[in-house]
Amino acid sequence: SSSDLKSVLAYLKKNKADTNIKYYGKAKGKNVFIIHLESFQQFLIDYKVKGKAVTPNLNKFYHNKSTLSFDNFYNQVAQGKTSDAEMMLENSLFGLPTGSAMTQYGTSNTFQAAPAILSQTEGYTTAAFHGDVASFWNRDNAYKSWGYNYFFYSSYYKEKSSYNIGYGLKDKIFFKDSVKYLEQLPQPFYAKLITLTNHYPYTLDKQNQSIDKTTTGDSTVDGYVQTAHYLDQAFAEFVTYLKKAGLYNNSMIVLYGDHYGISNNHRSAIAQLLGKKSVTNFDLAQFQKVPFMIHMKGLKGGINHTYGGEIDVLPTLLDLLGVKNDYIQFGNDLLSKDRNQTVAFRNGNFVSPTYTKIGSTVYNSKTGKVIENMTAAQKKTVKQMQNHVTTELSLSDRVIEGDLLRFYTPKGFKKVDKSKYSYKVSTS
Ligand code: GP9
Ligand code: MN
Repeated sequence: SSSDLKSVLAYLKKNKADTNIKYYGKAKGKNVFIIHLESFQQFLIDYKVKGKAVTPNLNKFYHNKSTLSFDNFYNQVAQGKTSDAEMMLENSLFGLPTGSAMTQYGTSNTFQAAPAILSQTEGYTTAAFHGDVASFWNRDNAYKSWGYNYFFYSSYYKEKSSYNIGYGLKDKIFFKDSVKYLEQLPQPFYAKLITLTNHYPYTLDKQNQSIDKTTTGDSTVDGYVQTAHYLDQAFAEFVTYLKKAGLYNNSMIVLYGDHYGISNNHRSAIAQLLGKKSVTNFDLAQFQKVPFMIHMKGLKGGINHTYGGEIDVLPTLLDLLGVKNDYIQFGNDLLSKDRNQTVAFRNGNFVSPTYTKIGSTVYNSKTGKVIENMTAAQKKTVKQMQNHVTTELSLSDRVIEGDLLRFYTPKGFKKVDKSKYSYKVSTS
């Protein structure tokens, strides 16, 4: 209802962080690549197996002086997995406590998503690329609601049984065959490429295996570094294609991991991978970190330690692109100096630079130790943080479940007309 909308707007007004003038508008007019690294966790960065780097190319990218890298960036997905990540990345709205918001509301709701904003206000052409069928996670409908001009899915790619593994096209073939479409997009464009090979159960054909598996003895875990290594090579090849196509230097390249690859059910394997005797719930919360990197020629890079998550990506990118932001978004620019660094997990747990709360247990984020006897002041602070988390999650749910964006259209934005979009492969 419209009174719900009022509470949302009041909350956002109070919580909006300032922009950072050092970065605001620095990427104005650049092409944008969003590269979705499937199931890719932050611990893989600089990780080695028997002395060999698992992701040498991503490591180089991570440490590049023109890459802004974040080392306290968390995935915030729930059951909607990839689709929750996409919902947060492109709308700055949380996924739902259960199920997938993209599946349940992607067709019917009004959205003000990144593709629609950039095409309407900055003249961008927008395209999504993915080597699986169009209907997975209801992408074919949700992407229309989000205003994607193009969606290149499996039918747009050459089919051959050896090209596929797991859910679809192998990443190297996917990137290679995406270039011919990318080259034809009018610039500036916003292009999202969703990889696939580094997905559970982490199987890979023999000729693509070029690093040893880990040896935890947990068969669902040990292949993970192998498919991650393959994804790393695929990414490097893609960078080469972009350079050849003349698209590297005039683009902002954004990388992110969507969610964990190794679930909390594998405690003993996780402990072995991290070189620990055992892992606590605090360690497992830390294990939810995923990469977030922004690379652009001329960008002042470095490793940024701010605490944030997937909900914060869109406001960050819009500020870098210098786009006026009056939209209903629950995240905050990661480059802002005054942002709230409490990161909500979808179940109401949270991490922050000071306190981490898992269930009813509170940890000191610096030491990882349980805080046994909290002072009254500590209790008060933690309570405020919990309140913040609970409020943002429930208000975001109200926006999606009540389709509240249909009542709110910022100046300069027109409601997306889904009937204008079609992603069918022409058969003529
Ligand atoms: C399928 C892919 C996988 O198209 O994006 O989604 P996930 O299982 O990771 O949620
Ligand atoms: Mn995924």
